[in-house]
Amino acid sequence: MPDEPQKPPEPPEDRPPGGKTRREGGVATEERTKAKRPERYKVLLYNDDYTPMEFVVALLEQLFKKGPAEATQLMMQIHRGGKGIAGVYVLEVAETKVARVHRMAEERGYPLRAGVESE
Ligand code: TYC
Repeated sequence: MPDEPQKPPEPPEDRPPGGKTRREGGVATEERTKAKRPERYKVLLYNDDYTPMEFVVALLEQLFKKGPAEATQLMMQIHRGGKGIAGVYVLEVAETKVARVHRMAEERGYPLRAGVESE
C-alpha cells in the first residue's frame, strides 16, 4: 500500500441511545430522555332504549373504524351488557370522539351517551 494519509480514529460516541451524556470536567452526567408511552383512554359507549341499532353500528364503522361484523357484534354487546369499549386513544383524540358521538346522536334526537375512562 502506498502511504495514504491515515484518518485519526473516531472519538467514542458521546450520546448513547436513551440518554445524553455530557462531559463535564471529565465526569459523564446522564440525563434521561427516554420517551414515555402516552397514557391511553377508553372511549365507552352506553346502552339506552331509544338509539336505533343501525345508527350505533354505522357510528362504530364511521367514527371508530370497525368493520361491519365487528361493529354489529360490539353494538349487540353494548345492547346486552350496558356498555362497551368503542376504542382506545390518547386523551385528546378520545375526547374528540366522545364529542362527535354526542353531536351525531343529538343531531338525530337520540340519547346515545359516550364517555372516557383511563385504561
Ligand atoms: N338498545 C338499543 C335498541 O334496542 C340499541 C343500542 C345499542 C343503543 C348500543 C345504544 O350504545 C348503544 N335500539
